[in-house]
Amino acid sequence: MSALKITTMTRNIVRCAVLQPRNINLIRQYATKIEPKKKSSTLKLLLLGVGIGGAVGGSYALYNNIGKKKTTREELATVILDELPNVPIMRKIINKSDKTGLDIILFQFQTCPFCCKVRSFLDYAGFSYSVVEVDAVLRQSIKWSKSKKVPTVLIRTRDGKYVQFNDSSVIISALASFLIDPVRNNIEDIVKFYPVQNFTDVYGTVYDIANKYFLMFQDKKPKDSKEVFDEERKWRSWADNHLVHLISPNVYRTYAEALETFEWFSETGQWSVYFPQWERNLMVQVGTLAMYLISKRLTKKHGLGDDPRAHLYDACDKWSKELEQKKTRFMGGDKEPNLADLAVYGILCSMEGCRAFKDCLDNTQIGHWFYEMKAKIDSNRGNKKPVSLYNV
Ligand SMILES: N[C@@H](CCC(=O)N[C@@H](CS)C(=O)NCC(=O)O)C(=O)O
Repeated sequence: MSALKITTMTRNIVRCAVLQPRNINLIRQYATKIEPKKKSSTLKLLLLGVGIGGAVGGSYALYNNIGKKKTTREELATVILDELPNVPIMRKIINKSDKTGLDIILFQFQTCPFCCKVRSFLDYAGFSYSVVEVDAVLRQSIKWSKSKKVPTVLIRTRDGKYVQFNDSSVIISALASFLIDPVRNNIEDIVKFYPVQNFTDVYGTVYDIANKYFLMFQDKKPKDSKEVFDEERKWRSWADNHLVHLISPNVYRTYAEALETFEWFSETGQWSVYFPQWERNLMVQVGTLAMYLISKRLTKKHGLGDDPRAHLYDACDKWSKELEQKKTRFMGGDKEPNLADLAVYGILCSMEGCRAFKDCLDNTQIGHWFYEMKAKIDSNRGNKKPVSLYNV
């Protein structure tokens, strides 16, 4: 395995803020290609050495480049496909009381914070959906897609075409808008409210999706006040633009912590079941080193100083304090969470098995709200009839 291959592999790995178990498949692919038929400990050691050396080199290159890649129009644009691409559905969440007629397919990495956010919404709302776990390196199952990011969602239209959404917040806003009037709404019409916009300044052209935190009520009138919607949008945006950037610097903060995080990925991804022990160990060691180094760059990029944990506690405290001031169980009120609750919960969920999360439970008040959210989502998943989150 050449250092160049490992460098490419590491570059791909880092594209998700939190390394996914599936990213490791490339390590497996390359490792498998040169795996001896008979076990050889010298070769294993050599592999480990080359792997770690390559990861250091790759990580160093990334250290200097990270953050320079801009989101393109293609990555964001919602498109309508004439037919369903050939995709390997891996599991289905089936809710017999989901009569929306939508066929939702989620392309994801299991522990990507943006994907966790979308799953939290789909489960809470009670949608039936299918999941395609994307190999984060080779991305075979999204080869058909212009966007190489996850989450991507395909939703069947009434005339049998498929709408492709490429941004977690737009996926959530579009589906929440659809539920406002599921009998009259067409998902392909809702798409039109979320066009890609761009602006150019001294740093070049930047693309984003217009209205991504807005819900489309069309001819319906929401009962909630403008302030309620302003607040929900404010916190959804905070989750995407602040909270999510605290994850990698915290879960890979020290070498020991990065290793623990990888051990958790290995456990949740059942690596010991799917890979030979030496290969699992190689994935954990190379990934740990690469992400430990890269997290330093992210810490600097997001201005987190030498104590990213303090920023994470501050974020948890900020959220809890807001709930305390509102005197409600959730940001959405006493009874039900809103889209801001689901966004913050989804992002925190992506580090649930990490020491950083345990530290948050020990040092902040986030636990009570977090586990109330978890209970709601778990009981709705595959159960609750999808209905609008808003009164009209
Ligand atoms: N704004 C996007 C961000 C999605 C994103 O960055 N996803 C990462 C995984 S956590 C990814 O797919 N990166 C691949 C790449 O940059 O090529 C969203 O909210 O969906």
